[in-house]
Amino acid sequence: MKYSWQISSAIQAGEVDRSRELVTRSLREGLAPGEILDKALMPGMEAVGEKFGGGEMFLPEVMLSASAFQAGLEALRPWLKADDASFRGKIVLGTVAGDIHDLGKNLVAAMFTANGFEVIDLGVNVPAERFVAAVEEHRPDLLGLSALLTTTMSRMPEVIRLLQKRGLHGDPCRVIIGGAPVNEEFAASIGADLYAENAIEAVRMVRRLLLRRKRGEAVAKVGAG
Ligand code: B1M
Repeated sequence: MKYSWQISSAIQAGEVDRSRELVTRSLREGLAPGEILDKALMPGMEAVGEKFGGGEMFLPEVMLSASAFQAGLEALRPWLKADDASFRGKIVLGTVAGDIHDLGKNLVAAMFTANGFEVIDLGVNVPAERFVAAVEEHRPDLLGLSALLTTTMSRMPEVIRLLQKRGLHGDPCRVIIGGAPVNEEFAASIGADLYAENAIEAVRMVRRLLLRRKRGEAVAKVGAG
């Protein structure tokens, strides 16, 4: 894809303005937003992850790269068109307590917004109590939890337990989780309803769940399709 290498390099170099400009230019030249995301922004951030993991990049540089990724995502956001914007749902979303990673969560929020959902984004480092208070206040169809650290994924069951304790888990409020350290097995073990590997998958799964509910069909748990 044209510009994929340049966008990916801008992210790795932490060049915020360049990342925004290149994404905007790509869009103007007619490149598909999904392609820009998959072939330029995501590979850029994946390379950052590898370099960080391998000791080639350090925290301040990674933070700049994160800002460059976010700038590209913001430029992309208005172009992320809905397949079927008439389909509505509401999701409360956030990154769990102790965790400040938000790029994946922001991407998930952008995808849900683009697909006609009302998104209440609680931000990062969100304690269980705040998630549950937001569910009480907004009465969403879904609660979305994101975690990027093995040390913070254990905050997810805490949120679900509190939700259950208050009688808020089930219909209408189902729980979807995601983030690099979690998987389907973990989701099932903590009583989450859905696990999604990425933002597009998250929207797809939630739409399927809400359509089933609308038709009055039984809603299967994680892994049951
Ligand atoms: Co941190 N970090 N980081 N980091 N960071 C990781 C996660 C790490 C794997 C890097 C490494 O060591 N290789 C490692 C975790 C190790 C572990 O726990 N196993 C790590 C560490 C250790 C840390 C610190 C502890 C470092 C330190 O201080 N010594 C620290 C922790 C701070 C804290 O949270 N308390 C820290 C800090 C940071 C920065 C602030 C510098 C920055 C975050 C900036 C920001 O988010 N605004 C940062 C970054 C950028 C990363 C890496 C490099 C990239 C993560 C990312 O944004 N990816 C990451 C390495 C890696 O992942 N390979 C790393 C891009 C993003 C689009 O993908 O978030 O995976 P991702 O989201 C995906 C899916 O996971 C999914 O959809 C998205 C794609 O569509 N998804 C969901 C995510 N949430 C979902 C929710 C859903 C559904 C799907 O439904 C609700």
